[in-house]
Order: sequence, then C-alpha cells, then structure tokens
Amino acid sequence: MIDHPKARLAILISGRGSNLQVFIDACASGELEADIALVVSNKPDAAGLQRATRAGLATGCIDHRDYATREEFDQALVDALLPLQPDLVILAGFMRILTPVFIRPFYGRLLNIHPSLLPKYPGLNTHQRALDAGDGEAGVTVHFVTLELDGGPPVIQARVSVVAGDTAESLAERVINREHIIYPIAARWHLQGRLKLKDEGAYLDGDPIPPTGIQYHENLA
Ligand code: NHR
Ligand code: GAR
Repeated sequence: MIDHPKARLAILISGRGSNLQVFIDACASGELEADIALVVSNKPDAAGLQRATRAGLATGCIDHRDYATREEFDQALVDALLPLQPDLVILAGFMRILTPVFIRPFYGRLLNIHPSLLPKYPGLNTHQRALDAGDGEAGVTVHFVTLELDGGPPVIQARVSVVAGDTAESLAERVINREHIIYPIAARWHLQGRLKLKDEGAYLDGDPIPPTGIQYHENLA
C-alpha cells in the first residue's frame, strides 16, 4: 500500500487562538487528516502561541513592527512557510492585511474566517457595525483570500439572529461558536480536493459556490 503522507497546515494568528484550538483538536481526533506544520503569530504576546506550544507544535513569531514595509513582513512570512510546503494556509484571527508578496505563492491555498455576513462589513469592528445598522442577523464567512480585503469568494456562511440587548461582545460569543463549526468543514473540503479556487470563483465538487457561500445547516458535511 502506498503511504500517503498527511496534509500539512500552516496557521496564522494574532490573538487568542480559539479557532487554532479547533484545528489542533480536529487534527488530533482525525476529523482532519492533517498535521499542523507551523503556527505563526505577528504578535509576540498572542495567547494562541501558548496553545500551540502546549500541543507540541512548532511556533514562530514574525513581528510586523520589525519590518519597514508590509512587503518585507510578508516576505518573512513566505520564507517561514514556503519550505514547509503547506497544502493549506489558515488565517485564524490574523490581523495584518497581506500584500501580493504573500498571497501569490499561496493563491488558492489560503482561507480566512471573517466575522460578518460578507459582502457586508469587510474590515474591522464587524459586530458593532451590524448592531449600529440595526441588522436582524449577523454571522461569519469562510472565504478564499485574494488581493481584495475580505473580498475573495465565500465558501461557507453561518447566520445568527441578533437579539434584544445584544452587544458586540454577546454577538461575538454566539458567532464564534459557529466559526468553530464551519472552519474545519471548509478546510476538510479543501484537503479532500473538493474545494477549489478557479478564475476568481469558489467551486465545491466542480459546482460554483453561490456568491454568499454555502449556507451552514446542521447536516452539512
Ligand atoms: N489580506 C488580504 N490581502 N486579503 C484578505 O481578504 C485578508 C488579508 C489579511 C487578513 C483577515 C481580515 C478579517 O477577517 C484578512 C483578510 C485585518 C484587517 C486590518 O485592517 C482587516 C481585515 C482582516 C484582518 N488590519 C490592520 C492592518 O493595518 C491592523 C489592525 C490591527 O492590528 O488590529 O493591517 O477581518
Ligand atoms: C474570530 O472571531 C475571527 O473571526 C476574527 O477574530 C476572532 C479570532 O478569534 N477575525 C478577524 O477579525 C480577522 N480580522 P480566535 O483568535 O479566538 O480564533
């Protein structure tokens, strides 16, 4: 029998790392047939780095403040990741806008999770913006990363209702539970070769994914 080496993930973080933890757990349980080859933070004090170390993973910190330009920072990221030949690069609460220097070498193998119902609210402070607009629902979108910030094709989107008295914090708490469900599903599709980025569009099993992504439901697998 041919021994297929496991797929390799690289995960970029900036903070707490709860999404990273979900990937650590999914790789350990076999839900994802992958190893996490490296966890990189742009912030030295990111709590997620400790989660990674606790799980016995290789970690690195590439502090954006050590680089004069975004391109030089991105090149340092590329230099750290490229030798590992990751099958998939996961942005998990990563907070630096990436330039073509990073995106080109990983194009089609780069996913992000963004806490809004894209195309609504790209950028920062998404939950507060949804509340300020009086939206009845909020949510989260996994999407391919392209040059356009939070503008790459959506893969999966999960919605939650906004309830009376919601704050950005209470909403974020409900949304993050959904994040932890949909992100590993999208990653698994990609590792299985089912999810592709083609001509700037996302495809699952050869079929174009709708412009706001596949809507999450309980039987999605
Ligand atoms: N890069 C590209 N080219 N395309 C995307 O879609 C990206 C990306 C980099 C990060 C994540 C994104 C999010 O999900 C992401 C998607 C950071 C900012 C930001 O303004 C905006 C969106 C996202 C991440 N960052 C500030 C900056 O100057 C710094 C903010 C901070 O450090 O707190 O880079 O929301
Ligand atoms: C998540 O809610 C993620 O969607 C969001 O940050 C949080 C990270 O949490 N991402 C962004 O806002 C990207 N700009 P985590 O560190 O616990 O995974």
